Amino acid sequence: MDGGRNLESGALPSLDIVAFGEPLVEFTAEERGPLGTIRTFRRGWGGDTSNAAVAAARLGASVGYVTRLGSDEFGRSFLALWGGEGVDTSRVVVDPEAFTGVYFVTFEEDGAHDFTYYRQGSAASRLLPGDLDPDYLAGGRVLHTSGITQAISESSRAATQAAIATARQRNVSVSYDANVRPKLAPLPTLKETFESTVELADIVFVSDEDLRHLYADAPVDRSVEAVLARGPQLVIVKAGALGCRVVGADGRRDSVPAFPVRPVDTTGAGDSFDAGFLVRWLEGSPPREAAEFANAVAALTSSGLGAVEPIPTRARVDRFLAAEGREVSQVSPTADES
Ligand code: KDG
Repeated sequence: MDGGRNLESGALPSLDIVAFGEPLVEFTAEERGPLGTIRTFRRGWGGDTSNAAVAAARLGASVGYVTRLGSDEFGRSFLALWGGEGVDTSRVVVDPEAFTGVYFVTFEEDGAHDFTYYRQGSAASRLLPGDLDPDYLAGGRVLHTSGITQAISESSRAATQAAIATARQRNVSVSYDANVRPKLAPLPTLKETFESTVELADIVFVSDEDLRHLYADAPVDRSVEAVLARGPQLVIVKAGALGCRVVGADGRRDSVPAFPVRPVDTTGAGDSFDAGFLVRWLEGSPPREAAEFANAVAALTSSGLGAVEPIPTRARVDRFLAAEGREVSQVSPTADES
């Protein structure tokens, strides 16, 4: 397996967040119904960790993204996207022998979405531990990765484990989103990977749906306590319109209500939630405030079609929070005021 760096590594950037995973080109159906019946799609960008990286950058963090892309038009479109958002791509590997993955988002009549992947054998599924630059990872304050990154292939799973091991050795906090996708691997494998990974993570994001996949009918509270007992500092349970719950090793048990919005497309809302939480947590906000901010970011992200296009800027989130009568963050946005 061959690969070349996107850019030759110069001085190491110092970054708030380094995200690691698979970006996917996104085709979102513009009508409801099964994939085979859809005539028009909106082209966008997806991939859980890439969505989180873009969101964190829009919210004002310094971010790097690590992955493998195909040497193709779609791969180049991701480099253009990240470049435009100010995400560092100096450790992205361009793989001349593989393609950039794709997924289609379709909607059922009740608005629920479904994903169809074309990613087996993709460039990111050929990620290797050797693709990682340990000094680059160590230059970040948080490493953010996910269960999807582990589920796409054995080599990507090994690379994820290597990234996490490096982060732990070099005092970088580990943020891990379970993002359980039963389409990608058998559930027992996903569960075993999740349980061994939460033992190495500082912050674990998990949705109520992930918990249902992992622990079937067990009450959510009991499952969350079991995850926390494995060692992370914080477990954040995302429950969509019901808001989120922050559970901490310090004894905190905070329920944070969602903002009442009418979602258009929830794709990527959970990923931008992660970014919102991490950005505020890195700024020193208490977890409850970080969670409220994250709820606002997720609400705004779900108000438009596509995972990336509707992700708000910091200024947009602050305006939304002010309109909702909430306190806005102290950090004044320097980025785009839109
Ligand atoms: O959270 C949205 C992501 O799931 C989507 O962008 C695609 O990463 C993706 C996946 O593998 O499901």
